[in-house]
Amino acid sequence: MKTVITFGTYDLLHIGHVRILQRSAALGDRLVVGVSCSDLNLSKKGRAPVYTTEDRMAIISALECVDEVFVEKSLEAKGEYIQKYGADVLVMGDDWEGRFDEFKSLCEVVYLPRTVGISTSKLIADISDINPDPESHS
Ligand code: C2G
Repeated sequence: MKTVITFGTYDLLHIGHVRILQRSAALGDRLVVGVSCSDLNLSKKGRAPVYTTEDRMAIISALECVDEVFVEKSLEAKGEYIQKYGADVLVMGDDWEGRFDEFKSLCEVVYLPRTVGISTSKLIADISDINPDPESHS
């Protein structure tokens, strides 16, 4: 049984998120996903996610390729999570290339290419362009 672990916020789930989770799952037999809690995202990206931690976890755990989810409370705790969930492979998008190489002593570390042209920030900007007046719900 080869366990793969990956991490992310997965706010406003989009095709880039789904693709990296499917590609991660294909590297092993079991995919465990650490979903960054809203406070972590606030400190990481300077903005709170649109969806709550609970809703993001429910959405990720509903995906066919995902076997287990947990709350990622700290970026620095990856080593503990790798050991707790018995991960053989840590997968991250290549926007994190090199950042988690220290965990190569615990498991294989793989950086997969991001899907080009989509991101949660771009979605938020695009939606704001469609409806620049947040008071208007028509
Ligand atoms: N991703 C992707 N293609 C995109 C956008 C995102 O492949 N167009 C990948 C990212 O590289 C990441 C995952 O989807 O591996 C989740 O992305 P985010 O929700 O932006 O999360 P991130 O900030 O990368 O969180 O502990 C590390 C962090 O929690 C990772």
